[in-house]
Parts: sequence; structure tokens; C-alpha cells
Amino acid sequence: MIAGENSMIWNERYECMSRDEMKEVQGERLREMIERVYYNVPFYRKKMQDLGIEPSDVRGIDDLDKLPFTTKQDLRDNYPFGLFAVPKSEVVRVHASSGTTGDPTVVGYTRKDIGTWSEVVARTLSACGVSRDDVIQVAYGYGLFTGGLGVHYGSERIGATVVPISGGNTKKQIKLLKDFETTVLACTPSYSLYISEVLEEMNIDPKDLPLRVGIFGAEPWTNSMRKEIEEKLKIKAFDIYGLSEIIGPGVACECEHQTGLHIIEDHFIPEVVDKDTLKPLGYEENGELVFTTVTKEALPLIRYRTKDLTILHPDKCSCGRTSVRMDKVTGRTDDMLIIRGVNIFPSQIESILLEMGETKPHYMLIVDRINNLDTLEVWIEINEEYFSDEIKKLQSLSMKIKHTIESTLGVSVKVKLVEPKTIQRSEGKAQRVIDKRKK
Ligand code: DLL
Repeated sequence: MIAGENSMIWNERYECMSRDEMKEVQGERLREMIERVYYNVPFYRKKMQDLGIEPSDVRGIDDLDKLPFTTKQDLRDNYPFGLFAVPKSEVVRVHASSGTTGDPTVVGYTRKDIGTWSEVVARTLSACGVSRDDVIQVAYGYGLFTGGLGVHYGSERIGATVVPISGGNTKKQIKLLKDFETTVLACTPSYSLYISEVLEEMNIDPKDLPLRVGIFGAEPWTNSMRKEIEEKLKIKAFDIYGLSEIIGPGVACECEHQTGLHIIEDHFIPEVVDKDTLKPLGYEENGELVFTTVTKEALPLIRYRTKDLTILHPDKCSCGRTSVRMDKVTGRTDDMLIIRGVNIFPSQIESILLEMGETKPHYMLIVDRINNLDTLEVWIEINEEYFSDEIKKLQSLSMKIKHTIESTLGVSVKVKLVEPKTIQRSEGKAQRVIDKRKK
């Protein structure tokens, strides 16, 4: 069976309503949300008061641009629960961005939010042709990362059989792909390529596996990578997009036509703004994607700046859905790196190095993709007095740095200590990252 053949529309009422009806639904939900946020989140009340806006000034989505933006920094400044709009007793789950040196970004869900999340993921999976007849192997990480549990609950909602294996342990993944007759694989696109390589090493022909669909996201990937994955694994590969702050996976996803990702607009209102002036841009214009969540209870966010760059398209898709579609994310407006699905800012590594004292603040991050796995190498200049030390001491320093970075960021690194003054100095903005994956 090919993907798409049995695809269905999970929630036809909301996924296929006319643009006018959608605008009505969004407006009504927005008004209700702004009211709730104004009275329950002091941070937003102050922001709105500073702008001279009251909840009654927001009558519909045409008033969105009166409202203030929210950034990741706002979440960090209000760590851990400062932006929550409900008492903690109503929060049934939290997730958080992977370890940072400062405070991680924490997101929370009420019981109703978990239901909403399952619903939106169910819609996205259905759009990829996944149904109750499928066995879905969830190889996104389970834990504080939203990938594993997010896809898990949505899969259960549609009644598919879930294999909650989490990431890694590739030989076991392959054994279960075979033994459990997995038909859908959900993981990062780069991990799927790695799985294909291990399959080859094990002399297993993917044609002999019942696998037919891949649900890939959490990191940027290109259409040429899609082609490679589809050829190597003999499946149809779909792009799923999301971010923890908005809900996790399930914010948008492709359908069988793969002409952009359908945004679940009755829950998340999208806008694209100019990344510098923050002025709203029209459809078909490239800019920073911004979302307003209109149904979330625990952590409703107003105009959250994703820092992801994309273009929005409003025309109806041949699949019947009327939702606005976004292009594949083409880049970010900041320097966040996604390494094996883990989000990392170079500044996090910098502060670890500075805190250690034995190194100079001159470093380079070399990111590559070797055998389809992302690698991160950190080159660091060490202080003169350490450089003359015996090899053993240097090795132990290198191990200490490696361990500290790995335990803080949750991603493995290779550390290379270099002589003082060997890393190129820059007269302007220092170039700290060489990302060889971007070819
Ligand atoms: O990555 C949620 C997710 C899990 C999405 C599983 C899809 C599948 P965060 O860890 O908060 O959440 O990272 C969010 O990852 O702002 C994008 O920069 C990037 N990203 C996520 N999906 C895609 C995608 C999850 N399909 C950040 N294409 C986002 C490109 C993506 N980038």
C-alpha cells in the first residue's frame, strides 16, 4: 500500500472550513484567550498596559498586530512557571528545552492541553496517511523533549499501535522494525538516514520491511534529503513541524500532495513578519514565523517569535484542506544549531568554557554530518600556562571540558585543545561556527 492511499481528514469541520469561517473561529478564540491571559498572566497584563491595550481592543484577528510579541528570552526570564496562566495544580505535564547553562525554557500543559496536543498530532498523522491499521515506531526522544510523547499521544488517539522505543539503539530499532512489522517510522530525518545505513550494513533490504511512511521533523531538511531517504528506505517521507513553546510536534505537517505544511490554524494563528522591523508581511513573502496559540490553557503565548524563516500560502490544497500552508523552514534568524535534534546555542558552550577558567574565550564549533549522524567538534584555545603541561594533564582537561559540555547540553562532543592564538581572530562579528552540513 502506498502512503496517501488511505489518508483521511481527521477533523473535516476544522480542516476544511472556508477562510471566512476560520477567521471567525480564530477571532472568537483569540478574544477569549486575550481576556484569560490579561487577567491571569501579570507579564502580559503589563505588556498590554504598556502598549495601552485592553482586552476589549482585540475584536478579531485583524487586531493581532496591536498585540505585543513574545520571545524565548521572555520564557527564560520568567523561569520556570512565570508565564503559566493556570494554577500549578492544573498543570499535568511539563516539558523543557534540552539543558542549557542558564535556565531552560519550560512549557506546561493542562489535561485539556494534552487532549488538544493529541488532536493536532492526530490530524497531522492522518494527513500523512497513518491510521489505526498502522504500527508506528516512535524514535523521537522521550523525556523533557516534546518529540517522543507528543507523537505518542497523537498516534494513540488515532488508534495506531505505538512502539515507544525513543531515540538511539539502532540495531534494536531495526529488530523491532522487522519483528513488529512497523509501517510508520517517526524520528529526525538525519536519524532515518542513519538507520538506512545500518540496515545496509546488516544486509537487510528495506524492500523486505513493511515500512511505508516516515514522519520526520524537529530539524531542517531539504527536498534532496527527502529523495535520498525515500530511495534508501523505500518509503514516503513527510515533514512535520513544531516547537515546544507552541505545543511540540503537531503545529503543521504535509499532506499527500506535499506542497507545503498545513498549519493547524484553529489552534495556532500564524503570521510572517519582517525579521528586522517586525512588521507583518503578506502571504508569499519570506520572513519570520510567529504564532499565537488560541486554545492552550497552561501556557498561552501571544505572537511568539519562532525565529524560523518561511513563506505562507493561503490557497486551497488539492487534498481538500483549506488551512494556510507554510514552506519547509529554510533557516533561522538566530544562531541556534540543531544537532541530532537537540537545540544548542553557541553562547551556551561559550559560557561553559568561560566558567571553567582553564581556557580562553576563543573557540570554534565544527558541525558536520558523518555517516548521516550529526557531529559536533569544539576547538578551544587553552591558557599558556596549561599548554606546556604534560600530555596526561591536557588529556584530563579535555575530558573535563567534554564531560561538562555533554552533561549540560545532552549531546556528545569531541573536544580539541589548540595552542594559544591559533584560532583566527576576527575584526567584526566572530565566526564561531562552521556548519559543514550546509552544502
Ligand atoms: O523539535 C518539536 C518537534 C518534535 C517537531 C518532533 C517535529 C517533530 P523544539 O525542540 O522546541 O521542538 O525545537 C523547535 O526545531 O523552531 C525549528 O527551528 C526546528 N524544527 C522543528 N521541526 C522542524 C521541521 C521540536 N520540520 C525548533 N523543519 C523549531 C525544520 C524544524 N525545522
